Amino acid sequence: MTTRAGFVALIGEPNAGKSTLTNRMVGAKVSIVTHKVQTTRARIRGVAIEGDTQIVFVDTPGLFTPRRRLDRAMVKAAWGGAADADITVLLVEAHRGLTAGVQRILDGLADLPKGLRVALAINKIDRVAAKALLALSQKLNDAYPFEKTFMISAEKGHGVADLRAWLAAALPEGPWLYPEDQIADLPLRMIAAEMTREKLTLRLHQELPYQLTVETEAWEERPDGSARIDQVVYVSRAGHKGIVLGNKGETIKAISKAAREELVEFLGRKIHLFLQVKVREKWQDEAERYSEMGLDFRDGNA
Ligand SMILES: Nc1nc2c(ncn2[C@@H]2O[C@H](COP(=O)(O)OP(=O)(O)O)[C@@H](O)[C@H]2O)c(=O)[nH]1
Ligand SMILES: [Mg+2]
Repeated sequence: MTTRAGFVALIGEPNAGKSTLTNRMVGAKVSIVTHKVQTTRARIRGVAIEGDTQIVFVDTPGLFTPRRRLDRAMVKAAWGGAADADITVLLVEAHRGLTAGVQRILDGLADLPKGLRVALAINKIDRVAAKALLALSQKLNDAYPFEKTFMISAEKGHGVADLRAWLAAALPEGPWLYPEDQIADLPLRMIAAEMTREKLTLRLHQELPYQLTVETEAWEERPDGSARIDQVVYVSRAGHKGIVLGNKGETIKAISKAAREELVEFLGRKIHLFLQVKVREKWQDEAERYSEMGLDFRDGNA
C-alpha cells in the first residue's frame, strides 16, 4: 500500500476561520475558537486521515500588522508555518473579500520560497449570496495565481470534503508522520491551558484577553484515575486581576467550571482544575512565557 503524508498550513487574516477549519478537518477540537481576533497564538498541528493519506494541518496565528513583541512572534510563527508546509491554504472571508489585510498577505506570499503550492479557500460562504462568490473568486485569482480555489463553510461543513480530498491527493507519497490515533501534537498541558484561555477570552471584554496568558504548572495523576491540574493565569496589571476574579470570585469560578467541563470531555475522565491569577507586569517580555506558548521569543525582536 502506498501512503501519503504532509503538512498543510492554513493562513489568513485573524478570524478567517483557520482554527474552525482545523477542528473540522481533524474531527475534534484541537484548536481554540472564539469570535475575537488573535485567539490562536502558536502553530497548532492537527492530524486528519483521508484514505491512505495523513494530512497534518498546521493552524497558525492570524497575519496582521504586528505592534507588540507577542504580535511579531505570532506573525512570524504563521509565516514559518507556510514556509515549512507542503501546501498552504489561504483562507479569505467571503463577506469581507479582498481587504487591505488580504492584499498584504498576497504580497507576503510572493516572498516565500519559490515553487510553494498555494490554494485559496473562500470561507464563510454561508454568509453571502452564491452569485457574489464567482466575482470574488475571479478577483482573488487575478491578484494571485492560486493552484486551486475552494468555496467552503468551515463552520457548516460545506465544501470541506472536496478540499480535504484534493489536499490528500496533492500531498507527496511517504510514510505517515504520526501514529494513527494521534490527533494533535500539542502537549496535553498546553491543550489544557488553551482551553482555559478560550474560556477567559469568551468571558472577558475588550483588550483583556490579549493581556493575559495561561500556563499549566502542575499535572498530577491520581490513583482513582482522575487528574489534578494546576494553572496560572498571568495578567499584566493589578486591576486586571480583580476583573478576572470577579465579584466574590464568581468570574474565575465560572471560567474554571467551563474549562473543566471541556477538559473532562476531551480527556474522558474526572478532572480537578485549580486556577490561580498572578500579576506579572512584564510577562510579554519574558522568554519563558513564549516557550510555554510554543512561540519563539526571538521572533518578537523588532
Ligand atoms: N458564519 C460562519 N462563521 C464562521 C465560519 N468559520 C468560522 N466562523 C466563525 O469565525 C470566528 C473566527 O473563527 P476562528 O476559527 O477562531 O478564526 P481564526 O482566527 O482564523 O482561527 C468564530 O466566531 C467562528 O465561529 C463559517 O464558515 N461561517
Ligand atoms: Mg485561530
